[in-house]
Amino acid sequence: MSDLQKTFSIVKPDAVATGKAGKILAHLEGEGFRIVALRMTRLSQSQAEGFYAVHRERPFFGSLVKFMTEGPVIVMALEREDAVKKLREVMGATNPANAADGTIRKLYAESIERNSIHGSDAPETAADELKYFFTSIELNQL
Ligand code: FUP
Repeated sequence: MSDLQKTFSIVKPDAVATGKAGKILAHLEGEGFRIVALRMTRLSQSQAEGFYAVHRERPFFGSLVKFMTEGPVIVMALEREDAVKKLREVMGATNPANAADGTIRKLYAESIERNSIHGSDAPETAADELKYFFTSIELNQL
């Protein structure tokens, strides 16, 4: 019995700017994720600050917000079995230097900050992040 789950992902500004978005989407589809909803957008300062609010006391917060607003991103709802955990595996470690071979961050990320992709870290976070960017109609219509 399949037990489909949705998660939220962002192709970050570094990957969009360097023309890696298509390869990253193909990689995700190759790992069995279905793209349920997708939009190219550019985050405003307040959207990026709100999205990363959990990190607001961290020393890298200002730099992270600046990076996430520097150019277009692709926000996505992805679906597959065990999607949240599987996406984290496929992405690899936050720092590409520590990411396993064959992971998206190992293949495409530039640095711990410019690390090509975001993926929700838990089912509760996925629900919140999906709602932050998509309406329930967008998440359920296709
Ligand atoms: P991850 O869930 O792997 O994206 O990583 P975190 O939630 O720990 O961090 C969120 C984002 O903050 C990372 F994707 C990149 C950035 N970050 C830094 O720029 N420097 C750090 O030391 C840690 C995280």
